[in-house]
Amino acid sequence: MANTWGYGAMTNSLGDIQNAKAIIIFGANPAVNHPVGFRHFLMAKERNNAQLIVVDPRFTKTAAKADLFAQIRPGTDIPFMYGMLHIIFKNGWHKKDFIDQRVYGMEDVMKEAKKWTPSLTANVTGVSEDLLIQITRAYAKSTPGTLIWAMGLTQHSIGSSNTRMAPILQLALGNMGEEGGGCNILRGHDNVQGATDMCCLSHTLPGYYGLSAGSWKYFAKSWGVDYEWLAGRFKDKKWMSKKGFTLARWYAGVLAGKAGEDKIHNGGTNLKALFVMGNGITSISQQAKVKEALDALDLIVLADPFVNEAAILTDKKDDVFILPAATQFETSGSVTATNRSAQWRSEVVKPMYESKTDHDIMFELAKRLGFYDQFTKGMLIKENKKSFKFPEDATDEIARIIKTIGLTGWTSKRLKKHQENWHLFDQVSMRGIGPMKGEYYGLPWPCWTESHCGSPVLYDVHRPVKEGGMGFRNRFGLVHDGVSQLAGVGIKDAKVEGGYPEITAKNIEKVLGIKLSEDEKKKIGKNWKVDTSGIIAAKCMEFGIAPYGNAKARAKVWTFPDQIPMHREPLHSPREDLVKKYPTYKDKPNHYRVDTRYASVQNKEDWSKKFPINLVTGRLVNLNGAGVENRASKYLAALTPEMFCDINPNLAANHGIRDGDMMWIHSPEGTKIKVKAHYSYSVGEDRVFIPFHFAGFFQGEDRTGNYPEGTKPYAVGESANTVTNYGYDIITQIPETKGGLCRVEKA
Ligand SMILES: Nc1nc2c(c(=O)[nH]1)N[C@H]1C(S)=C(S)[C@@H](COP(=O)(O)OP(=O)(O)OC[C@H]3O[C@@H](n4cnc5c(=O)[nH]c(N)nc54)[C@H](O)[C@@H]3O)O[C@H]1N2
Ligand SMILES: Nc1nc2c(c(=O)[nH]1)N[C@H]1C(S)=C(S)[C@@H](COP(=O)(O)OP(=O)(O)OC[C@H]3O[C@@H](n4cnc5c(=O)[nH]c(N)nc54)[C@H](O)[C@@H]3O)O[C@H]1N2
Ligand SMILES: [Mo]
Repeated sequence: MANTWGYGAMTNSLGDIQNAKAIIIFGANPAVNHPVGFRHFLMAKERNNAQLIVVDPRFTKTAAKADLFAQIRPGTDIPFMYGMLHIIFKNGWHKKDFIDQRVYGMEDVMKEAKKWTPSLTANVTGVSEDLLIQITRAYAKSTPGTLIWAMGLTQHSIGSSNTRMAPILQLALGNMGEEGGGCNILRGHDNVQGATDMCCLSHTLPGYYGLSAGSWKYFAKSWGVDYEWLAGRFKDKKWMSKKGFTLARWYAGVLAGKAGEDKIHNGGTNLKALFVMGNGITSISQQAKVKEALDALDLIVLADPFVNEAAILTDKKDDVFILPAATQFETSGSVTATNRSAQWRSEVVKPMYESKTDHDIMFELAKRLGFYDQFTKGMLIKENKKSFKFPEDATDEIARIIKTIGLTGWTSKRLKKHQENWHLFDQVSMRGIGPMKGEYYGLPWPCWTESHCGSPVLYDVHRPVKEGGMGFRNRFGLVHDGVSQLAGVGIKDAKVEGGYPEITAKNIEKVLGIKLSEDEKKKIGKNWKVDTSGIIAAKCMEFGIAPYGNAKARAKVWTFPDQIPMHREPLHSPREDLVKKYPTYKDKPNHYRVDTRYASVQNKEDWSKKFPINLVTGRLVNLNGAGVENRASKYLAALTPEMFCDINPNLAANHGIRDGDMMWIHSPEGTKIKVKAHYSYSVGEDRVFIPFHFAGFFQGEDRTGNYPEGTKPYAVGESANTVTNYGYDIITQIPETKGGLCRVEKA
């Protein structure tokens, strides 16, 4: 369900990984977290003799299958990638033509990479010079190479810079827009891609439309509701354009005003009620604060098929409601996979007992709150209906409105046809055969029109647009610092040569060299994103171009605090000497409504003195997320019956901790958890690993008496998030749950 954790979609697909000649993985453990998809990685090894390279602070199950493994210090992936680029540029292994034609700002990257000599990189990352050189050669010399990442790269105060650095490495090697290449981000939950595309987030409207008045007006019109009515739902019109709180920091909205808490900018009020639909709550960093916030709320509503463990964590006795939600098996509709393909799902059983589906819960809420008609009107508009059929009409509404990422082709009719014929598609190329010939499985977006085939590989200029080709999007103007932002290469078979801007009503005649009829001029929307007439999309298809332009990818983002990605030490770093050289950001006021601390935390003291151990958190194969679903299964729970900590035997023994002993983990926040020591050489002596799937205990206290009778899961334990450190990304506010410090002690 909705969350703020993931970043980006796959440019290619899981199957396409079979085309890779080399694979490099930063901060993902697919053997555990994407075990079905991991098959394609192993196939690439078998088919192409592809080198599998894993960069991770732990020796994971994925690392066990790797040809080369770098045990990196947490939070130092940017230095590692600059270290690779240093060697690549020095040896001329980069793709010069590709960079010239399709990338803006690579000179700045080259300048920074020059500093990251193998010896400096080794000092900062903990990976030896020899191994760095070996990895770089193996990866750069075997193209196309695919770059994989997941949460090990994102959950840092510099997570957004990390996710820019990885594509830069791929751009330098010309690995973008190629089969077997690309940035393949392994996403999280079932349909997390769909939730992101629908922007269940606090800073955009669906389809990434932003919060400008123009976007709101487009949606008001598309939903058939009055813009002024929408504005009237806000305290004041000015709040329409302001970002809301994030999932990571809602607690700050409750606690603001108390001594020592971060200030908020929320129109003079604190948050008083919490409605949860599909989040475990114990998965959120700063659990002690989260608990305090839960206790302070006036109202808590938990819509969940299980007993959401927020109810176990809180001491609040009144006004905590659990609404029994149905599961995904008790409903139907479209979901979006990690590679941008849609899948239609059918209901397996009717909602059981008194449970209701999520959409019914929302419809009932909208009725009680008095805006049901406005909430559902968008589903009636297309055919001027009196009543709607869910979810088909909702899917068709999305297809009608969302142009930005090209969902026009995703009608419920087409998606159902793909579901019925999934056996007629090839797993690697995703191409259909027989009656599905000419389409790619699940119509991966952008799917520009109701007859477009979908786009299996983003930014691929070697294939015509009608077969899924396109350039990089033109989003940031035509010229910057006197340099053209348009691509120096055209798309195959396009009737427009070279790069071109995003298509608008104003420039369409000039770019395509056509004359619009008077009727077309009347109907056409301002630009391709809001053109409900379909004229721009149709003309673009006729001319073989993608409506969003053909531009250069930006290695340099001139509006960000770091224009090119820069290394910055985590807020809690084990290397005080490097904090001085690579300090974090200045504190950031009003970051999604909350004043967020950076330098003031990092500089408060030399954290490494009292908390010398790196704290790495992550996942187990048998448990998912906050874990309540799987810990309620006898068989899955039996594999890890209690919360534990992977600790290097040398580190443990030096603290008098035996294998199987209980131990304390203390955090710089002053919080602690009591867990079972699990001897493991997968971590070095300077770090420990804990999974975050447990709940039911809090700082040594057994709270399992709070489970309503018969609902206590088979496995319970401390939440890792009680000891994850304060720290949030400067752009997205993802918590720094993979880059903190701790201290260990025998319990
Ligand atoms: N079985 C199972 N599968 C899942 C899930 C689950 O809970 N259980 N959750 C799903 C979800 S929501 C998601 S988002 C995905 C996440 O999938 P992954 O991102 O693969 O999951 P993690 O185990 O959290 O983190 C991956 C790796 O990052 C490493 N890491 C930590 N810090 C760093 C660092 O600074 N640099 C580098 N290079 N690596 C680092 C960790 O050691 C870990 O091995 O999995 C999905 N699949
Ligand atoms: N320390 C640390 N913390 C982390 C992470 C980490 O790596 N380290 N990873 C982060 C990441 S990437 C993620 S995605 C989050 C995951 O954490 P959560 O988002 O908390 O993930 P889930 O356990 O999947 O929680 C889903 C909740 O939804 C309920 N649910 C399941 N199906 C349905 C449904 O159909 N409808 C409704 N209404 N509810 C349903 C489940 O019972 C459960 O209570 O954790 C984050 N927290
Ligand atoms: Mo996730």
